[in-house]
Amino acid sequence: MSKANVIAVGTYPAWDQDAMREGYELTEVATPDDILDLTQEIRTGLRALALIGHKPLTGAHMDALPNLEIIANYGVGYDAIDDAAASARGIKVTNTPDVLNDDVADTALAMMLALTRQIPQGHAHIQTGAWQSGQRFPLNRQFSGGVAGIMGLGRIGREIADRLVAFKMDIHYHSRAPKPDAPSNWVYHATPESLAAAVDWLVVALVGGAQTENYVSRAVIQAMPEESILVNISRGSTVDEDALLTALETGAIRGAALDVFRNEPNVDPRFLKLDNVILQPHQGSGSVETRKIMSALQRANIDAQLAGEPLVTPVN
Ligand code: 8YV
Repeated sequence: MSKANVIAVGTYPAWDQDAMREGYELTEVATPDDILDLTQEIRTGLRALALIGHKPLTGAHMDALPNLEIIANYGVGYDAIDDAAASARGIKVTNTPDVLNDDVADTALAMMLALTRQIPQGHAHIQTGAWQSGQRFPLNRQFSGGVAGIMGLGRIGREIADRLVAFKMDIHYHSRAPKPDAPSNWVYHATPESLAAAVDWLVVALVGGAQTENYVSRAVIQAMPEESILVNISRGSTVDEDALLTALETGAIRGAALDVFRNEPNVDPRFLKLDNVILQPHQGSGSVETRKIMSALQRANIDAQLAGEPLVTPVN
């Protein structure tokens, strides 16, 4: 049987390239816009699109692929894909939920611990010879205890909250509605401002996309107590970044732990001048183990579509 024509958009690890080259008649491009430069013959033959990365995939890109049946996203967040445009064209969209929950939650905890206990600075203190030459490492701040507020108690938010319980934190959260399966001693807040005002940690675990654009608004950031810290492992678009930067620069809040930014990877240079932040290059799901499972799920969705079988993790 001949292989189906599939396009891989974005930069994939070698093991994914190998698997896709083996399984499909593969066209590879770096960005969605590169689709528009392909010949009409190639574009017309393509039945499935495997997307990695966060560059927007729009209706105009879909229009260039008249026989496209499926867009399989490598990631749980599919805000880069215009899913309404896909649905309008009868194109299926899939994502990779659940398999990355542990990694993303671990990354949130790692950043929180690193920020309060000054782990990168401690490492530098030895690497630069400061400790060996008799300089004391400054005292830092306790991590365990206090109040954690989870903004968006979905699958990843829940994993973070469960971990923070082990660190003796009280859990507060804000979601569209109270979660029936949340422990009864977790405190629900009906508004993001109310949550922000009540916590030591504001952990953003919202989905991305238009509905959460600037959800952590200037008003939410201004509601945060002076000693509190903002953590974001979701999408840069969920936070008013200028308001956050101002709060960090003026000491209106204690700090921020960020794995995601607006305009990634072009991080606002104002962040680089701050010493009350820990910044990570959107690596929340970035372990070898999890990325292999994510890409296998991406291909399982493509394979199901090509075989006329039900999709594993559809979103539209
Ligand atoms: C990315 C992510 O998919 O799952 C998500 O929503 O943001 C990440 O896991 C990954 O960085 C590949 O771009």
